[in-house]
Amino acid sequence: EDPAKLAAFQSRIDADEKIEPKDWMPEGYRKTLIRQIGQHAHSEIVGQLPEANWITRAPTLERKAILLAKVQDEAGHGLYLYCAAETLGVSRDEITEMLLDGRMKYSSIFNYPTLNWADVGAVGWLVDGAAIMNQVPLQRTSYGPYSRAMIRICKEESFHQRQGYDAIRKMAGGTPDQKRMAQDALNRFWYPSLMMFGPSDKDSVHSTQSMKWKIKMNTNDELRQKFVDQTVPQAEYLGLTIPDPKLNWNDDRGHYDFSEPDWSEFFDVISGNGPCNTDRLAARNQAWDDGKWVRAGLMAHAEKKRSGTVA
Ligand code: FAQ
Repeated sequence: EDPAKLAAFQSRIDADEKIEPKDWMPEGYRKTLIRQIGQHAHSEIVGQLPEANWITRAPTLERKAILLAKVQDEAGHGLYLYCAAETLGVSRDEITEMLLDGRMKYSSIFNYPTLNWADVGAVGWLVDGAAIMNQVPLQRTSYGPYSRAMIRICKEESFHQRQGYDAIRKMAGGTPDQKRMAQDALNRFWYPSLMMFGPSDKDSVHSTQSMKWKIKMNTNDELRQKFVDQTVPQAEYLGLTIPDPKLNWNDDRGHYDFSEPDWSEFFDVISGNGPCNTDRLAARNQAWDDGKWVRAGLMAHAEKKRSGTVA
C-alpha cells in the first residue's frame, strides 16, 4: 500500500475524523473492522439463546414482557451491526455462513448455560454490564457506521443492564433459597464475564494496531479493571460476595486488585470447547436452514418484481 496514502489515513485518524464507507482505507483496517463488527453482530444474535431459554418460564408476566423486549433488542443490535459490516463490502449472508461453519467467532460468554432464573438476572447485571463497559468507548470508534450503531446500542444496553440488576436485586433480597441462587449465579458468571474483555494485554494480538487505528479505544485489561471497580460496590449493595479471595481495594493504585480468570479455560472456549458451543452453533444452523424457504421466496418475489410479472 502507498506509504503516502497510509500516512494521510493515519493523520485523519489522529485528528479524530470519522472514516466513511467510500473513503480510502488500508486493507488491514477493513479486515479488522469486518472481523470485530462481525464478531460483535454474531454475539448479539447468539446471545439471544441463553436468555430466550427463560422467556416461557419467567416468574411473572412483567418479567416475561421485559425479557422478551430485551431479547428482541439483541436481534436489532445484530442487524444494525450486520448493516455496518455490509458497508465494508461483505454481505450479511457471507458473514453469517462464516459464523455457521466456525470460521468466525462470537463472544465466549454465550457458551455458558443459563441454568435457572437467577442466571437471567446475572446475565443482565454482569454480561450487559461488561458489554456496556466495552461499548461506551466504541461510540467514539473511528469508523463512522460502527460508531453510529454503537450510540444507539449503548442506550438500549443500559436498560438491559438495569433490568438484570433489578432481577438479581429481587433474588438477593428474597428468601434464603433465592439469595443462595443469586450467589450461585454470581459465582458461575463472574470469571466468564471478566473473560469477555479478551485475553490479557500481553496475549492480545490485535490491540496495538487496533488502538492505533482507533478501532479499539482501550486495552482489554483497562476495561476489565474498570468493570471490576464498578461491579464490586454493586455486589456489596446486594449483599453478595464476589468469588475471589484475592479481591482487595488497593489504595496506591486506586483500583481493586483481583484474580485473573483461568486463561486456559478462555482459550478452550474460544476454540470451540466450551460447555455450550455445539448447542449454540446447532441452534443457529437450524434457524438458518429453517429460514431457507423464506429467503428463497423473497428472492423469487424480488425477481418477479424486477421483470414486471407480479400480478
Ligand atoms: N470471545 O487480540 P485480541 C454482547 C479473540 S457483548 C471470543 O484481544 P480483539 C451484548 C479475538 O477475536 C459481546 N473471542 O482481540 C449482549 C482474537 O481472535 P481472532 C460482544 C475473543 O478483537 C449482552 C483473539 O481472541 N462484544 O454481545 C474474545 O482486539 C447480553 C485475540 O484477542 C463485542 O464484540 C471473547 N470474549 O479484542 C448480547 C465488542 N476476546 O479474531 C446478548 C467488540 C478475544 O484473531 C446478551 N469487540 N477474542 O481469531 C471488541 O471490543 C474486541 O473484539 C474484543 C477482543 C475486546 C472482544
